[in-house]
Amino acid sequence: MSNRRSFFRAAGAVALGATAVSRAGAASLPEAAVQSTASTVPPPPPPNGRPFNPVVTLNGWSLPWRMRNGVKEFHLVCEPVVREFAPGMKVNMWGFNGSSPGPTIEAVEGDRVRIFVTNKLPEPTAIHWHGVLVPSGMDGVSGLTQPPIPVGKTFVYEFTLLRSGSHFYHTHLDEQLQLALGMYGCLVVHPKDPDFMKVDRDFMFMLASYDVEPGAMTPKVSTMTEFNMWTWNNRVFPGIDPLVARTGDRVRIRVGNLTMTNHPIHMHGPSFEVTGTDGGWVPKAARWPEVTTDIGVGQLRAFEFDAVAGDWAIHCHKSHHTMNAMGHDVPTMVGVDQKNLAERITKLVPDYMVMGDKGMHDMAEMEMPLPDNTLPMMTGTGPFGPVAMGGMFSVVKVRDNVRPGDYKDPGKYRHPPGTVAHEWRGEVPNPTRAKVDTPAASNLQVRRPDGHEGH
Ligand SMILES: [Cu+2]
Repeated sequence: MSNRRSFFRAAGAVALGATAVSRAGAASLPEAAVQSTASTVPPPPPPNGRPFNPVVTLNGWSLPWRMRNGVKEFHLVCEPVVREFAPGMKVNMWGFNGSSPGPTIEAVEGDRVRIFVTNKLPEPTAIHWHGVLVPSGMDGVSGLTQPPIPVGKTFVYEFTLLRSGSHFYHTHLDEQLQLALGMYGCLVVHPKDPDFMKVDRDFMFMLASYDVEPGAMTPKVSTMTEFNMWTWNNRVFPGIDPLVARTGDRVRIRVGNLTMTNHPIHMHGPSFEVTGTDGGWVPKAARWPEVTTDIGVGQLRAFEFDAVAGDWAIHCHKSHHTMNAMGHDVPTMVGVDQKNLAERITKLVPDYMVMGDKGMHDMAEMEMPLPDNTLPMMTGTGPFGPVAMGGMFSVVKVRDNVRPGDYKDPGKYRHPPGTVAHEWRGEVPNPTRAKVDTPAASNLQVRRPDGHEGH
């Protein structure tokens, strides 16, 4: 009992607002902690085992463990879960211990770990430790290195972590369906010397994509390329927590990609350098400054920078990945004179509204009726108005007065006087223009995806 109670205490400290649920028939297994909030849970110091500097899983949490005869024991439970992508949209997923992505597993270089995996899914599964060198039989490839974990059964994986680095775990059975429903989580092996690669703040998240039809709640698992939800730890803007830091902090962000395409992750403000991949740390002499790092499919990049005060956007630079569910057959209407068209349609449909002839930003301010369980395509509000983003977008919020260990949203940034772009009310000098051979067409030809042309 005392053993169990101390584990409970550790679990409670790790997962604020979480409940550790005792599971019948699992008496010899570590408690399978669960977590229900989609907020970032700041990590406590490790309750036992060797010391390390914990990572902050964006909109996530870390899995508690117990020590048994020097072995660090974790318990993952694979099960269906419901994940809120952002307020107003919930999605049926498969995950671990009540959440998708699953909780982050954190251990130390040299640790012996024993990971129990209980399968509460309706089909078999197997778990692979991406980028971690383990004995071949622990590698988690169903059929190749182990039998599948049957429904209702628990398997155990046991190995020694040979080197520090940034990794993830994910299903390696029926991936087409299980990955498409969210069967993955972060895995960090901390250096045995806590001063090696030490940073003040260490964030981690995984990129994923889903196809959830507006109004639906379950992703279409057969989608191959045309996804409409682009997520960080299965959240979309404005549901993604800000990455909070103090001015001057050394900050690391670890980003893994389990989507079907690459994501150029771009951060405004200070430049950064890639200091690690899922293969290990990058030697100093091999780093160069960047403001965007392209993260390929199945890759992870850890990058570091010195925090500068301000609000700095961080986002995927593929513009369709900073939007929520949108149709793909929307014609481009910029420059199209819809006046005559609108007059004709209004005779048939009195409420017809002309949209998008001056761009689409107007839509960010419109309250459009949406199907249930659907987010606006472009949304979110900042101190100066609509941000008009969605998907893979958040803000690195750096302030002078953030306390160590504090990850709460610090609110508005107070710009020093005279440092905000503003309307110019003086005389406007004549702009230099490129010599144009062809005058801008008043009516652009619009080529639609189906090949038809129209005005
Ligand atoms: Cu992207």
